[in-house]
Amino acid sequence: MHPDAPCYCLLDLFVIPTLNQQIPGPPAWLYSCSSPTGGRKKKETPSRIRDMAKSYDHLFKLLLIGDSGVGKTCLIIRFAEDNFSGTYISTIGIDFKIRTVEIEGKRIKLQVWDTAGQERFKTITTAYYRGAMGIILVYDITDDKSFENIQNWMKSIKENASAGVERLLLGNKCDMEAKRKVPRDRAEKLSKEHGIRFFETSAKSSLNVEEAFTTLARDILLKSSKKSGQSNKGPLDLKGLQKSSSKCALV
Ligand SMILES: Nc1nc2c(ncn2[C@@H]2O[C@H](COP(=O)(O)OP(=O)(O)OP(=O)(O)O)[C@@H](O)[C@H]2O)c(=O)[nH]1
Ligand SMILES: [Mg+2]
Repeated sequence: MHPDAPCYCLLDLFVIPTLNQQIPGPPAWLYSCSSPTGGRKKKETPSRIRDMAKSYDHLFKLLLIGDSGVGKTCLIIRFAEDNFSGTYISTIGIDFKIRTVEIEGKRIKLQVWDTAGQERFKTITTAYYRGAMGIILVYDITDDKSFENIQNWMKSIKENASAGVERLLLGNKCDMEAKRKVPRDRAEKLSKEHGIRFFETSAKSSLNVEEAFTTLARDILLKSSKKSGQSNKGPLDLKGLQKSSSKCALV
């Protein structure tokens, strides 16, 4: 289990599809806490609990989209829980996980939304685009069709997401080199055309997963600090990330 393991996991059936989704508050029983020494009971007010819970500087909402089976759920599970399972359970509707990371000295809480790739859930999933600050488009390097469809997913972002949303392209399952159908340079060309970053990842081996999520978060942070007129601390050092993204193989 990752030290910053997710706090919430919710199925769409329990989520009201509002665009600025709020995380449900803590249950009432949490408001009354015993002291750690087992002494007097101390009443915690809801506002104090909220303050304690807000142990981050920024909350960024990210969304993963792409064809069914490309590995969106596995990428999120790898990032949030550092885990992988080969069993395929197709996502129903929408779900999310949380992980807090530290970037540029700021604690960034990432609320990562996982969408179902199946066409029948499109109406539900597209309702979540507008609330996202970053959208990760995923294809499977062993599945040509999933790469061709990236154009359609791009179109869907244009139609449904907020203008200026940060985007990132991921070619997942790069541990399966022998079954590769999508050459890396094809995806690089596409990402250049759209002016977005690109990584090949493996949720299985964990290659580039951390780098992909933190790069996107860093780009959002940079954009938001520029917007709010804060001086940023010089150019971002992405050297390490670029280095680790240049190879894609199971070690
Ligand atoms: N070899 C390999 N298999 C992977 C990788 N990522 C996911 N898989 C497998 O691919 C299958 C589908 O993964 P999911 O993460 O459930 O796919 P998804 O994109 O969430 O699919 P939907 O929920 O239907 O949209 C599962 O059997 C995974 O174990 C990877 O990096 N490498
Ligand atoms: Mg899924």
